[in-house]
Amino acid sequence: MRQTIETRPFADQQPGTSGLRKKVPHFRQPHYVENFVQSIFDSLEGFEGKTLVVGGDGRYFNAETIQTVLKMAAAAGFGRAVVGRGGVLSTPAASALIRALGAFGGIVLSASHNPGGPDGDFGVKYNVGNGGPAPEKITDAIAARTKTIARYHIWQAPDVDLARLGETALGPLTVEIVDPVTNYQRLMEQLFDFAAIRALFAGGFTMRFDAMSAVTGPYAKAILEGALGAAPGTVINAEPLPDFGGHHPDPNLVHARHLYDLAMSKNAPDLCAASDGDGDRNLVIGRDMFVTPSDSLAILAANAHVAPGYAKGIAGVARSMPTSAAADRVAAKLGVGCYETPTGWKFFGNLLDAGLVTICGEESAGTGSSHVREKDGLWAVLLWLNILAVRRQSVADIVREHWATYGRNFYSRHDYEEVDAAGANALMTALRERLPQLKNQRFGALTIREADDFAYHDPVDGSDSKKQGVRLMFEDGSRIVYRLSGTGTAGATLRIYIERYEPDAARHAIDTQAALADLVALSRDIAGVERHTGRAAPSVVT
Ligand code: VG1
Ligand code: CO
Repeated sequence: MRQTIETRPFADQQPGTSGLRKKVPHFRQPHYVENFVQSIFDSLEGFEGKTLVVGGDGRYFNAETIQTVLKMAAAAGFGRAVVGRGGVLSTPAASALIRALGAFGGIVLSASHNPGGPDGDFGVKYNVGNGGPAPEKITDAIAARTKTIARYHIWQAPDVDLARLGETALGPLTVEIVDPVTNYQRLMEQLFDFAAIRALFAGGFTMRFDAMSAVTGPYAKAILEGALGAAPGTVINAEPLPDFGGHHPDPNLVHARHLYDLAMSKNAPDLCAASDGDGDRNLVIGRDMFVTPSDSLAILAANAHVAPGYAKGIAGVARSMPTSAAADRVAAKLGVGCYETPTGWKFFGNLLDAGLVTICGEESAGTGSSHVREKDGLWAVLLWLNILAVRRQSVADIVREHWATYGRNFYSRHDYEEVDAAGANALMTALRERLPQLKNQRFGALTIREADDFAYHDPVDGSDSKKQGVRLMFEDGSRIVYRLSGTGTAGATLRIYIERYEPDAARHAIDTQAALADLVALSRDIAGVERHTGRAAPSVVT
């Protein structure tokens, strides 16, 4: 029976970089989930009788929320809901499923790389029919709706058994539970030369893939150890846990340090890789060679044509603004388009839909392509494997050759996590006010050529996004970027992105932090980081 429940707005339901993210206890407030889900449905038109894909990264509170979403989808008038078994779908697999089914859209429950558990983080995101995160036009409408919502509709029915494959009825809604891996694996088989990668493993190639007790485990097991014949035990932490085993499922050099140490050790496998909580990020480390995500994007763009899915070449490359310009150099050499977008995957969708780009990426370990409308962790690892299988070189040799051809963009991101929000906002405001003075200002050997607040004009739908990050661009091509995170759930996180271009191959072997030391010091001085945040050093350096 369809029931209408009266409610009152919550003040804090504006979607951030990737949907709504809050702590679990916050989401558990009565009506909190329902209000947000109803606000999503109220912002959409024409879904009556259509299909909604529903899944999440399996974290704590995932299963309960799936039940709420299904009952509300039934009351809203959707015809069918397709759900990953156990309520689980990785973010890229959800995107792939929306596209494969021609679904109206999808609801993805995830807080990505943030920790899980009863006091951990949770998130709800709406994806549109192209499989990608809702564009700003829709997220703005959702945000506006959360401020006026006065009632929601829900179907009163027992919970759906999420463990049993097949169809069941939830009032007027048909719920279909599917295997979460099947459709995704089929897509990967179309894109990559599985026979070549199988031969690589059969020839003794070794790998360690850390699923970080998160959603990618079943995907990586089935594809790497199953279809591709990697040795059993290649995939570690393969079983998804609701609290990720108490770990932080963020595949960076802090939270996946053990993988870095392994890659630098005497017993290093040929390739170490990892993915995050919801499976859309990737970490790639060769023996003795960490690949920065910005370099990885450039290298994948330069080599994608070796994989069958990209044999015709790529249409163009897009990167988020803070991502290094390494990919731009590849695009220039290939003679294809190159786009710079604000942070967050939702800005790539239009470019991909219009066929302007094939490969996209972000410095935050996100890489993806036109095959879905999300970043895709396992896809990036498989493309690396395909390239390694064809080029028959080590990761380190491929990276060094890339630098020799294009020059090296030294790159690092310094995060000041969970700082006082007022201090972080004051820092950004002060920087923005000083932009006119900063332009042409000299700091020792470094002179700022241009200082601005990044604004993006979408070439496809003509929309404008302003205040996307303060950029200081130096005469020698170096760059410092400041922005506040839109995914944190406690205080504010200040991100400072530092980049320096080095064309001279003789200087490519320098340690990254050493190569950037003067810019890092300058980035703190110019913004008065310690004065505003009380922190003398960042909490995470990647
Ligand atoms: C961060 C990253 C951004 C990424 C976003 C979602 O956003 O910087 O590049 O798209 O997380 O990734 P922010 O606003 O905190 O800087 V995921 O894997 O959390 O969906
Ligand atoms: Co993620």
